[in-house]
Amino acid sequence: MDKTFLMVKPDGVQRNLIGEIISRFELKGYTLVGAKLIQLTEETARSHYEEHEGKAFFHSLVEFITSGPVFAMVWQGEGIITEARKMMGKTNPTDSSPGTIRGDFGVNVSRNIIHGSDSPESAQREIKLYFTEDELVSYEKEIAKWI
Ligand code: RTP
Ligand code: MG
Repeated sequence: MDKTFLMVKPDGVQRNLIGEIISRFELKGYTLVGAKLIQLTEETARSHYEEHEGKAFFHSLVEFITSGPVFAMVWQGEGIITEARKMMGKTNPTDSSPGTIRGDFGVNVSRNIIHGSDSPESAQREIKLYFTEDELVSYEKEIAKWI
């Protein structure tokens, strides 16, 4: 089954959006298989966003993502990597449609509430970066056959 890594960023945690975000993915029909509230170290933050190293916004991105706790999650479901990105909206909330998480709750590109893996390779890398095997559960929900 497809899995992705999603993370409520420090602004989402401060704005009490953890429940709303979990609810959206649950109601869509996806299954939560791991979650934890953590404070990122600079090392993990730099590793997470290593593809952006050298860009003008890299330093402020690392500073922001380590500025408070984040809520890290692994979700599973058919086609979830692409679908979660659609549910999140575009990188810049001003380009995001209403109905998406960033479109409904975001205003500024630097505080866009949620992170989601952008490819199967990123999902695999990010899940490993944040979770050990024994922090993830493997189970099927009865309701899954209706979705
Ligand atoms: P994320 O990795 O956080 O899920 O966001 P994303 O894929 O939609 O966007 P990405 O290109 O990976 O950029 C990572 C984060 O960097 C910040 N950013 N700022 N000032 C800028 O022009 C700019 N561009 C990107 C955003 O906060 C973005 O989420
Ligand atoms: Mg990205």
